[in-house]
Amino acid sequence: MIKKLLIISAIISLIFILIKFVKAEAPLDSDADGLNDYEEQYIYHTDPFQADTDKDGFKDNEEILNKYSPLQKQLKIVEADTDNDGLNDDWELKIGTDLTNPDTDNDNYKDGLEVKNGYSPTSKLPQKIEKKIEVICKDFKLNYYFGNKLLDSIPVSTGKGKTPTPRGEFKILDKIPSKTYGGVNYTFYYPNTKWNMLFTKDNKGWKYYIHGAYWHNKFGYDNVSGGCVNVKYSDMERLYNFAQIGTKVIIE
Ligand SMILES: [Ca+2]
Ligand SMILES: [Ca+2]
Ligand SMILES: [Ca+2]
Ligand SMILES: [Ca+2]
Repeated sequence: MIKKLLIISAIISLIFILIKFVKAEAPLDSDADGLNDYEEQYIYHTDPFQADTDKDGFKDNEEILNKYSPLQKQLKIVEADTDNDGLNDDWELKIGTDLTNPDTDNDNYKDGLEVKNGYSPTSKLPQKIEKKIEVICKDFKLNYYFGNKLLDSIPVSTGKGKTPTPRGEFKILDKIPSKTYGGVNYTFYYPNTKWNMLFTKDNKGWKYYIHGAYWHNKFGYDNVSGGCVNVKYSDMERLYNFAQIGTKVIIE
């Protein structure tokens, strides 16, 4: 009987110790907005004592979860560039740079310039980082990466049944800001199409691009193109500015 009581009391004190330990380890969230003080101070650069840093009616963590900037009213986090270095706040968080310091690694090149040119913004050494675009036709999806960091995953529309998008590994061969598709010899005519990136030609000379498309809205659920990868205008400009001639393209 005494043995049993001893075991029970030992278990109870163990539970109390555990509760104390968990309490002590839980990081402090002074303004109870769902982000702990450390994250607010060193990662998101929000006010740890003000649940709604930008005073737009939405709590800091709510904004992060919904991909809005907790620092700048009404801006999506991908549209905000708090330190004005050419790299948006969303990509700064994903890449691990400081979104309030334009030159995180202090090498005199701004974070945005380093990412644009394919260099590490977190290393003083001129370290190259590989860029990669991956298109998964059956999922109507395009993912793009800076090193191993996924920067965005966007809905696309690729080649329809009779005109499939070529599969394989390619490279961006050319970037053309504006271009016309089709014309008098075709059944379609799409002038002034923005943000075109050539990635291959077939043996008949037919050219394949990843490009913006303004004439349909079938991104993410239907493949309707003549073989190109169609991207929504609101997604394409960012991808175009990120990709470089030579950037790897994998299509499956
Ligand atoms: Ca907080
Ligand atoms: Ca807010
Ligand atoms: Ca920035
Ligand atoms: Ca730098």
